[in-house]
Amino acid sequence: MKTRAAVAWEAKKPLTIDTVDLEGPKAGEVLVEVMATGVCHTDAYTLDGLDSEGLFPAILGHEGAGIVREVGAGVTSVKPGDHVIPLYTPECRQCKTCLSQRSNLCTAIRATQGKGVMPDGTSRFHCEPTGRSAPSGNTVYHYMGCSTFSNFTVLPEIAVAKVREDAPFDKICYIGCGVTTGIGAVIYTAKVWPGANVVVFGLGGIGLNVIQGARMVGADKIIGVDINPAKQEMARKFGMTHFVNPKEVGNDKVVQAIADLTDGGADFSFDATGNVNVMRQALECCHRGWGQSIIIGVAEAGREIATRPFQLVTGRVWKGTAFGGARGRTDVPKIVDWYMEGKINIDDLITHTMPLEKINDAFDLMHAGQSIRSVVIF
Ligand code: NAD
Ligand code: AHE
Ligand code: ZN
Repeated sequence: MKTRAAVAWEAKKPLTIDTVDLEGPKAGEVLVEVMATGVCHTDAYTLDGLDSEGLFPAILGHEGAGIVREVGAGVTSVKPGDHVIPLYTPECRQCKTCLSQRSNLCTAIRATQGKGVMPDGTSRFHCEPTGRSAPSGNTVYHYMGCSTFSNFTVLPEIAVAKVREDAPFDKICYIGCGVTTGIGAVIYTAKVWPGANVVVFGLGGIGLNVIQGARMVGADKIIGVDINPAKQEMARKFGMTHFVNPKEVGNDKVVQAIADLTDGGADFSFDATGNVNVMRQALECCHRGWGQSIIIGVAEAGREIATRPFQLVTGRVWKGTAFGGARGRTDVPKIVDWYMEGKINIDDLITHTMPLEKINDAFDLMHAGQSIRSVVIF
C-alpha cells in the first residue's frame, strides 16, 4: 500500500512529506493506522545527527496512537479495529529480561530495532529518493521500531499496547513516550516516597511529567531547574514548589542552591535535559548517604558523564531509566485509564497541534523553547 509520511532523508534537514510504499505485516506483525503522534526531543536529537544509532533515510516518530488495520500470520493478542499505542520498548514476556521482572528492557527485538528494520532484518518502507540518496532497494528505515510520523506503519505484535477505545488519540499518543517516561521514572524507577524532596532538571515534555508524578506520590518539595524561565508557569501548575534558574543563581551555584532548599540535598533528582554537565549537577545535589539521581535525558553521541567517585562512596546513587521503567503492554493501558479517570493531566501539556504537513513547525517550536508537546493529527 501507499502511505503519507514525513521522511528524514538526511541529518539536519527538514522532514519532507512523501508518499511511501509500505509492505503489509509479515508473521508476528501488525499494520497500524496512526491517528496522532507527539514529537519528542529524542526525534529532534536523531534528526540533528546526534544519535549514534541514527540512520537515514528514516521515518522518525515514536509517540503515537492508532488503530490496528491488519494482522500478520500468528498474531493473537490484537485484532483489526483494536486501539493501540506503539511501544519502542516492547514487552515479549518471554526473554530473560521480561521473565526476570527486574527491568523493562525487553531484548526480543532490540538488535534489529537499532538497525532500523523489522525482526526479519528488512524494512517495510520504501520510497523513490527522487534526486536524494537512499540505500539499495530504496529502503527507508524504521525508527525505534515505531515510525509514527507515517499515517500507516508496521510494528511487531509485541510492540503494541492495546488500550481502551474511548480514549482520544490526540492526547494518549503522549503516553507512548513523554507521559510514561516522566511519571514512570518517579513511580517505577525511583520509587519516590511520600514526603521526599525531588529535583527535576529540564522542565520540558518529560520533566513536567516527572513533576506530575512526584506530586502524585506525595513528594514534599518539588524543585524545578531550567534555563528557560518561561517554563516556570506550567511547572507550578503541575506541582513545582520552587524554581532555580542556573542563569540567575550562577551555574556553579546550582548544587548549593538545591542543598540550601532541601536541608542538605535532594532525596531524588532527575535529569530531563540530556546535558552531561547537568547530569553531574543532578547527582551532586543529592543528599549524602541516600540521594538517588535518575538520568532520563539522552546525551549526544560521544558524550560521557563524570563525577568524583567520592560522590558515590558517600552514598549517592546514579541510575538511568528508559520509558520510565514501564512494561509497555502491562503498564501503558493502566496509564491510559489514569488519564481517562482524571488522575493525570495530559491536555495542558499539549500546547500545539498541527497536520502532518506542518510537522517541521513542531521541531522549530521545541528548539525555540515555545512548546511543551506538539502533536501531529493525521
Ligand atoms: P524538551 O526540549 O521538551 O525539554 C528540555 C528542557 O530542558 C527544556 O525546558 C530546556 O529549556 C531545558 N534545558 C536545556 N538545557 C538545560 C540546562 N543546561 N539546564 C537546565 N535546563 C535545561 O525535551 P523533552 O522531550 O522533555 O526531552 C528531554 C530529554 O529526555 C531529551 O534528552 C530526550 O531525548 C530525553 N528522553 C529520554 C527518554 C528515556 O526513555 N530515557 C524518553 C523521552 C525523552
Ligand atoms: N540510540 C541512542 C540511545 C537513545 C535512547 O537512550 N533512547 C531511549 C528512549 S528515548 C525516548 O524518547 C531508550 O529507550 N533507551 C534504551 C534503548 O534500548 O534504546 C544511542 O545512544 O545509541
Ligand atoms: Zn521520546
